[in-house]
Amino acid sequence: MEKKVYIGMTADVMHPGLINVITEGAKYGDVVIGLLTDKAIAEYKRLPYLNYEQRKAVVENIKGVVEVVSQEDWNYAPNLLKYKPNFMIHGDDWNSSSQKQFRDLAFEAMATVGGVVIEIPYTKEINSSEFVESINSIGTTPQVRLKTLRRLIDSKPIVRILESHSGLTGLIAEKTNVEVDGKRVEFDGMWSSSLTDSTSKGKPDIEAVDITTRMHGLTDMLECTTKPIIYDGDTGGKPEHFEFTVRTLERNGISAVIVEDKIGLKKNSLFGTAVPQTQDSIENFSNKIKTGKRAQVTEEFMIIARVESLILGKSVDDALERAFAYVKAGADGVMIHSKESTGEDIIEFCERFRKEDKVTPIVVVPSTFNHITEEEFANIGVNIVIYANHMLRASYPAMYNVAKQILIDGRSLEASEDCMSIKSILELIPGTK
Ligand code: SPV
Ligand code: MG
Repeated sequence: MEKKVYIGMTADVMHPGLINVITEGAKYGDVVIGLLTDKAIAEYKRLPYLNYEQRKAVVENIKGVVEVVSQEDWNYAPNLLKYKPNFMIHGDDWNSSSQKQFRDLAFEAMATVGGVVIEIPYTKEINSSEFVESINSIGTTPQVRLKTLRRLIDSKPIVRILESHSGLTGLIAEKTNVEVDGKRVEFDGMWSSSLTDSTSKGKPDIEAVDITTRMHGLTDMLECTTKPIIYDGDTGGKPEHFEFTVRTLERNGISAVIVEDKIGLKKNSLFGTAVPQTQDSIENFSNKIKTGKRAQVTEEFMIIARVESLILGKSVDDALERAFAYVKAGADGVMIHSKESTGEDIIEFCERFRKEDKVTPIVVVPSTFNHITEEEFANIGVNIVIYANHMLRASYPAMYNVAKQILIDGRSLEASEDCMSIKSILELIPGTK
């Protein structure tokens, strides 16, 4: 009987380095590829460009590959114990940093099943991360971007979205990453906020900035980013207008619109009951959702219903009744909002909603209840957390202080301490030189 050779891989972007590992593996026996699922990849890295089925279709047709099995975790050990290969092949680049723990676990598992780990020299000229960088610099297509939000919801315990109101803030959401406990942590996408879109134009957040104007700003962001975007659709306007909004957003590759169940002159929710705000009837708002769903062209675009009951001082019972009705009307997700800083009403809503509905995505915007962590939200069934205004709120005080300092000193020398250097700003965007 042929010996069994196990190779775990993502196989998103195929390149000679990966073919080399497979060719080497085939010299030892039948190659079984442990293909990482989207979920396994998303735990440590960015979601792959191709989904699992697409990657599987590529890999199972590579010469030397006898079987493709799914690997549900970054840790190879469970599959090694299950498939008991005679050999496991890996590039010798897993000795450092976050990968080291998986190397140790793989060696242990292979010793348990009486097999051998073979490390082959890593192909230095070429690696997947560099490919990802260069693919990102080319950009994406509207269809690919649009679909990504649903893939992220399916693959991640929680999807992390950052407010963005310009090309520059889009680049921050796109590129900022840190390593926490060996995992790469980054934002999954952008929130196009009505509050920050209006504020950055010096206008109040009352639907005075129309969609055509907001699309201009969004185009800047679309041009320099690849991550999915959720659009704050305010009340959605009249159902007849909402149809056009849905089409415009879809055409531009926006993944979702969130519409709130208020009518009349919209005011920002964080005013709560301090300003007059009126909630729509369940029937009318359900009709708006249905109209939007009928208008949409793609299968993947999401219309998320935002329940404003708690903002307007109504009960969690009222919020739940509305949420279930909106889902019945076709909403692809529910956003529950509150301005209470304890977050208790939000937690109660999520727990009670999840008891009856296990699948519909829940979105939260923790601007006031900001002590609750993403992990805690995930544990009560939340799928998307939106940091809704932080880029604008961070930039305004910085700009204001520098403006004031220049006035105080009658020159900019003192203020320049709080500014990035001329060299840095010139180098910030590739291609400026
Ligand atoms: C926004 O960002 O515009 C929102 C969220 O709608 S909130 O400001 O909290 O209402
Ligand atoms: Mg808004």
